[in-house]
Amino acid sequence: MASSAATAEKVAEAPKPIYLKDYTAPDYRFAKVVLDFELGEEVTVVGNTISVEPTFAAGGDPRPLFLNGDPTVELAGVEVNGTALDASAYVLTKKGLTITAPPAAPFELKITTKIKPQENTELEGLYKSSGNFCTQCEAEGFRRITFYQDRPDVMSEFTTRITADKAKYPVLLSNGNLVDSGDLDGGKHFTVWEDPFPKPAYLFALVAGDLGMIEDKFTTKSGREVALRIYVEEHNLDKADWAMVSLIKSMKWDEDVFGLEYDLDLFNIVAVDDFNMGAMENKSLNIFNSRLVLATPQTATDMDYSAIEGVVAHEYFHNWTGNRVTCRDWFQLSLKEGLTVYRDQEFSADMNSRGVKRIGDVARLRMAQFPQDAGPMAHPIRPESYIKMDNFYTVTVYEKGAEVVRMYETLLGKDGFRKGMDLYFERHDGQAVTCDDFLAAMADANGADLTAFKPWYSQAGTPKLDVTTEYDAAAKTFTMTCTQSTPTTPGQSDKKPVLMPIAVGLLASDGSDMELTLEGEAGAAGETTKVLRFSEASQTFVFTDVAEKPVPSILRNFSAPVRLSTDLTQEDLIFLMANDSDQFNRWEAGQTLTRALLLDLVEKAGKGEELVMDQAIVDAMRNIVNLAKEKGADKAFIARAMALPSEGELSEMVVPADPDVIHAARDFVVKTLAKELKEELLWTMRDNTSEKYERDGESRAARTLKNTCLALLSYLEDPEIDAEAFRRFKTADNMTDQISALSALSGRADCVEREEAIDAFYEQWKHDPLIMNKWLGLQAGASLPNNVENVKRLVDHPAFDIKNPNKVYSLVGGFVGGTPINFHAADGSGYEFLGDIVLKIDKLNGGVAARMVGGFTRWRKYDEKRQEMMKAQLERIVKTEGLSENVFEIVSKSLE
Ligand code: 0A1
Ligand code: ZN
Repeated sequence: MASSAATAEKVAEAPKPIYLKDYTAPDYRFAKVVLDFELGEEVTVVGNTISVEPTFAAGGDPRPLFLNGDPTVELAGVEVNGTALDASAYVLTKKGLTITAPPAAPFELKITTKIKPQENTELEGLYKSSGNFCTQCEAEGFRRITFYQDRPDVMSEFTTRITADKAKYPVLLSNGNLVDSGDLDGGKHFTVWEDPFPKPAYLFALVAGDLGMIEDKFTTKSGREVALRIYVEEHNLDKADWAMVSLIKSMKWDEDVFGLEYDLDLFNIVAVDDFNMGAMENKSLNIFNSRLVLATPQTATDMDYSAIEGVVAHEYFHNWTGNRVTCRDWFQLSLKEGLTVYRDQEFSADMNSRGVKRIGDVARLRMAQFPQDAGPMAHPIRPESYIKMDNFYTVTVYEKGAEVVRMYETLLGKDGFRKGMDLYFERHDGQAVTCDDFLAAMADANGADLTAFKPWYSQAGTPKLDVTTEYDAAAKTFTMTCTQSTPTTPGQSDKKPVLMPIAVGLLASDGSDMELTLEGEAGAAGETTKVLRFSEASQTFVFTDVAEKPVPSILRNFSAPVRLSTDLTQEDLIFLMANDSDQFNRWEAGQTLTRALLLDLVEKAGKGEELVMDQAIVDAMRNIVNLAKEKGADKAFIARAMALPSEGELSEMVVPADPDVIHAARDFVVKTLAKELKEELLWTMRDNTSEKYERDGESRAARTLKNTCLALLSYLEDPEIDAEAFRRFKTADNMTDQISALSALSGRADCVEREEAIDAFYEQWKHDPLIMNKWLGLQAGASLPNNVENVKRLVDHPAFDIKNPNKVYSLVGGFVGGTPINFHAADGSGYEFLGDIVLKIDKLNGGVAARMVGGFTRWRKYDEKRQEMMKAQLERIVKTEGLSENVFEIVSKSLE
């Protein structure tokens, strides 16, 4: 029952969801698995010998054993205890293989399958990238290799034998330790790998290819010497050093901060060009999208370097949070992902500027997760159902999940959190567990009652937090009244209040932090930030001994993932911007201020009224820019504080959103600021321009600031600035500066330098696919009028390849997530482009298509005409025959 056509696995009828409430433990344990891969150009044969043990008591009726499968896998044999099974003893469907009456005692099951990795465009299971074999098994890709209980609570010890042509595939890797290797007849060779740690199939990995390697080593705190190897294509060998540095830093950090050590003698990373996501934490054989490994100053930006550092750490940290302790079922995904994102965020904060890292993480949460939580795909961090698990690798499960983990830390303190982590590993090492188990470990280790914290796992939607304040001069008290509510989301109308930590500081008139005493609590001497435990629908907190009317700094460090509204005045916000000791809230005050101004102007622009700039905000911005002149100024923070809320963020706050009006209002503010602050911006840009590229923190911060100034100045549409940008483009000695200068030109409609720079960049870098992604993305997101025509032309450009996820994310994702005026063009041309290309991508890769079709999910936010046009695209897509389950799920939920 084989089918080689990728389309055969697409849906014919509406697929059925899987529910958390239906979870049952497996009837069979897989104690050991021996895999035998014969890799071929035409066909790959996979032997899969499993030691099966029933988990139920002997006697009674036999229970069927269901093994997940896929239509792309050809079943070539089934044996039980060495005897071939008669076809009447099993049932084979598109979804899998059922052995109807297996033996009641432990037995050996041998499955043989044939697959065609060279035809696998979904990039799940075993596939080929740049001629090399590689795997991606999370979430449910292993079933595209062989029939198996492909669920995370089935954990086995894997032995893997790989046989392949030696000349074509000199490197043969799998999980664990290399226990045998050798040459075979016919120019072939083999390796055998044994992984002593039981693992679910989603952590299985195999790589076979012609790859170069860099090597280093790390000695763990208890003296284990670990060989560290990074495999890349030979011509990229000079670009893997930063990933290695990042790996070594991660290993050390996890020992220092969590006491967690690596547990094998070998740790491998392999970089591949064709990969659906960022990277994958397969046990001891991490596979990475090459964009998250390869970097030199000339080819990668400072942002790329940070992303590599963070993702290398993330995958490494999964060795404990994900691999040693894994998930019972996929609904628990946030158990490993939320926790591991929290860990990588903390690592990056320790390696760089903590406050700036936090600001970036919160900005991302607001830009991407808040909208998801407010739309038709809203789901709790522990979802309750899914059709295609791949659709739930979301900003909610990951980033909101990380915020939930961070709240434990804020509520329990650093030491309390560490105690909870220690107990979690003590209890669950080697197990597949649930989010409830994590909460229980945190609560038990600290003797804390966390019952009121549980709704964070089950409720979707971003809670709204309102805070009003009152100072009583006679009583010297400061009272905060907090109210919370969580909005209705699809399928969830009845929301409970939830325990959230609200970190608060009170500023005296000289800008210093006051010492705080909360009524009913003994004041800890010198405490200037208090964490309020807010768990009711409404609650009042009273600070005592408050000598003068303070300016409150509320939700310091963004202590809970909520939408906050307060009664702070514009004056208070300007005061906080200048004085708050909490860096996050200093930034946040500026954002609140500019957000209010922008929303006001959006309203005025919508009514066709004249737009007038608020001089107080110009002055506040000038003060920010001028901070750069001070000795020891935090330039990365200044650059962050200069950035205004994006058009996307604003469109979340306006109903209905008109992208043209929002663009006009924001453009007006940016242009006015650029005009008013031109001298300061020019000065700061030049003052922060260095002779030569350096990569230390200070140099990076200066570079960010300089390029932020250039970006603002480019709004002036001034030929002199264009000429300066072009000169900077040509003389740049690193990618950060080069791409920033190109970006400053890319939105300039009638400027000769624009096209010249775009062409020159192409000629310089056309041999490097990762840099071509930048080139495509930059053009796709540009705010040029009628940019959709450029994007359509780029689809046919040799730099684009519809089969490569990175290229699709850059060009199509760059267009949809770039300047809203083009995707939302009033004539519907942007929508039509997305509808057309989603259907083309879906024929090749449902997972990638589903990510792109997400551009339509918020259709209800827009004006009537746009709603109609977006809905029409969704309806056209959902009616298409042979649609993938991935796209079906997103589109059908969007239309509900
Ligand atoms: N566990 C990985 C994410 C990942 C998920 C699915 C993939 O392919 C469909 C690939 C990677 C991580 O969190 O890094
Ligand atoms: Zn992860």
